[in-house]
Amino acid sequence: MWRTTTRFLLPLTAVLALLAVVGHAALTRTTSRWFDADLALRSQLAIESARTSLIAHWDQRDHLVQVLAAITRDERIMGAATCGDDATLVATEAFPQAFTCHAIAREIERAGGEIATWTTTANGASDPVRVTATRFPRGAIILVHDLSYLERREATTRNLLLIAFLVLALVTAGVTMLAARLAWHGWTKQLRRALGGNPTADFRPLVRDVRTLVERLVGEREEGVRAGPWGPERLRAALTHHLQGERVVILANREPYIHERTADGIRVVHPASGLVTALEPVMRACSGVWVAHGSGSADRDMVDARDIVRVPPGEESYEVRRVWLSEQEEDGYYYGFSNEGLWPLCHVAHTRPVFRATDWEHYVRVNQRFADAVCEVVDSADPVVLVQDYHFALAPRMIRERLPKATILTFWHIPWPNAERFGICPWREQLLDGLLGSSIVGFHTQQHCNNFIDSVDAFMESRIDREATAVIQGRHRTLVRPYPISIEWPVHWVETSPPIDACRAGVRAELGLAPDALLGVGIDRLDYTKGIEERLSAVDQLLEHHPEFRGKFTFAQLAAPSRTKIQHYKDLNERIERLADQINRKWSRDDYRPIALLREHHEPATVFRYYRAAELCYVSSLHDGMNLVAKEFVAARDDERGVLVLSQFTGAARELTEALIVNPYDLMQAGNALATALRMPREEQRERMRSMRRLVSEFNVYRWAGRMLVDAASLRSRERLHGRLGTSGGP
Ligand code: ADQ
Repeated sequence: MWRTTTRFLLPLTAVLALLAVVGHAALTRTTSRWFDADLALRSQLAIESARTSLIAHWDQRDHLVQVLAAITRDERIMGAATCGDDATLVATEAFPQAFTCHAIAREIERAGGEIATWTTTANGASDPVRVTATRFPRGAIILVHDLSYLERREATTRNLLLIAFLVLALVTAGVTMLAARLAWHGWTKQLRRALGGNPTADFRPLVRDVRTLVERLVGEREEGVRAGPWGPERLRAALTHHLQGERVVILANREPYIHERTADGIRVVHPASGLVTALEPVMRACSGVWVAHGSGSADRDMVDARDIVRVPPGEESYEVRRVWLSEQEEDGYYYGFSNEGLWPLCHVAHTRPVFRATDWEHYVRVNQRFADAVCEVVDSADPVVLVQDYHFALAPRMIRERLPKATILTFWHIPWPNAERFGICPWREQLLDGLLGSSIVGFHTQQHCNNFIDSVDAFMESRIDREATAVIQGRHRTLVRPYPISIEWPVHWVETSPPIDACRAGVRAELGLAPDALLGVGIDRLDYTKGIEERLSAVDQLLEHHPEFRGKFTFAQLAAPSRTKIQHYKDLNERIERLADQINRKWSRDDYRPIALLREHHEPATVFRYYRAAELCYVSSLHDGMNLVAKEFVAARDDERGVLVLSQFTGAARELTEALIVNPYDLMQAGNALATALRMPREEQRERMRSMRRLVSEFNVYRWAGRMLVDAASLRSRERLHGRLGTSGGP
């Protein structure tokens, strides 16, 4: 501190001294001007006050001398004299003998004829005098002023000025140093408070580290401008540049490629899963390992001794590490706790969650097994691990315990309920604690983030930084952020799809429809949250209230069977079948059926052909984190045609505002929306579709992953900064 003080004080004193010298010169000039003006004024006053007497006694020399002597009573007037028109000089005793009336008259003439002022030593004394000669009715009045007075006054002024500058310098230095010290102290205290740290730690590395951090943040922003749109290359660059990582580890229940044994040999299946749809392109871009449940009947046949298989088939750019589960484990962890407990808990779809203690035990054990598998495949002490979804709420904490320096990004693909609703889960604290092992917990929307933070607030011992949307527990900080998920752009399935006309003709032929039939599509896993019953009922409403579409409009519902071991899903399957039959019977005419229910898994190539063949796509989820079907439909329509009818209860409805947004429970409204879509002029379709395509192309899944990685990188930098400071967590 003393070194800082002297380093600061010396230049400050030098500057103030320079100011004093310059200031003094300026002040001397100014005071001299004031003094001149003062003298002139005094002379005028003296002459004016004596004017009557001077005129009265002008010719009476003795009286005149007395009047002049009275004038010189002012200590600053040494002598006074008059010069008559005849050049007779009448003067007081001290008036310099050397002055003659002729010389004085010349000075007055030279100064313009009225008043002259000059400095001279003409009196022979060592000190100069100031003379003012003023024209008077019958001659001139001359006053001689004592300049030593002025010098005395200047000297006093100079001394006072120097003292004032010195005092000012000391006070300024003191105040500045005090302010600097307080500001420094306050700033560092504030910073440490923000960082949640110990206010007595050493601050020396702070400035350098903060500078590095700021440069990095600015760099990230500039890079964003420079780097252009998000795509696989930019994502790869973000990973290497920001996290110095070559690869990532994804933990997800569902694997991206399932090997199934069929009569014709082993077949590769792409699962119907939004999570897989989103993450697979990310993994192809980044490479690394995807740790997942090996659920295919031929999965074991395809792995090596480490249970790893390289994918995608033919490309082999990353690895899948398969984890094997027993039937009981799968029942308890997957069907039980995940899909009968957490899934209905998180979705407002009027299905009661079921919580069984045995399911919970399996959930804990399986989470540990997957966490261990992750720790086995990582290649560093601080890997980047992307934990996916509600199947693995406990894994982040378990991974953190084994790899404290890991960057763990957990993404919750489904909604997060409000705290009251979440509170009904008997293991709510454990779930929250598990998730808080993450560096970042991501949701699709801010609303879900808020619900999560409220749940933490309600049930956990922690500090919540609402401004930074972070949860702080001891030395650990978890960011809670919205990252709306998306799809790859361009979608490679679109690029390999047949042209639109071929898709239209092909799909209509497959469904046995007339070439000019109007077609709507719905593509889902067969799940009660997707509102498939409401969707079919909306078709019924359309035909009821808009008769022109009877016999012309067909709705193709592709429904991939899902979670078929759960009774609720079996019941749903049957209800949907019954409802489709009922509506078809109601509106059938010859071989016309308004609903084509295709209850099977379809490969993405087929799904995209349907998107491209349809007049409209109806997404009627009762509650959905995002819903990628909506975005896929938009991506599929490179002809800028087709209308998206979208439930207001999907995350996607917040982004795809040019869709026809409906309340799927309002069957009449939904039926009318289908009619509006079918009647929509081409130009309007184009405008809406173009705008949605622009959005999805920019806000694609590479951006989703990239933003998380960049945020994780910032978090890492901050944590390193804290490591050096000996403080906890990072904002
Ligand atoms: P999902 O509930 O699986 O995802 P969604 O986002 O719509 O829902 O994704 C479904 C995916 O499966 C799509 O890629 C679709 O093409 C495919 N698919 C659907 N039906 C199919 C069928 N019959 N045959 C073949 N493929 C089919 C969860 C959340 C969502 C969230 C995603 C991603 O429930 O809200 O959008 O994760 O985070």
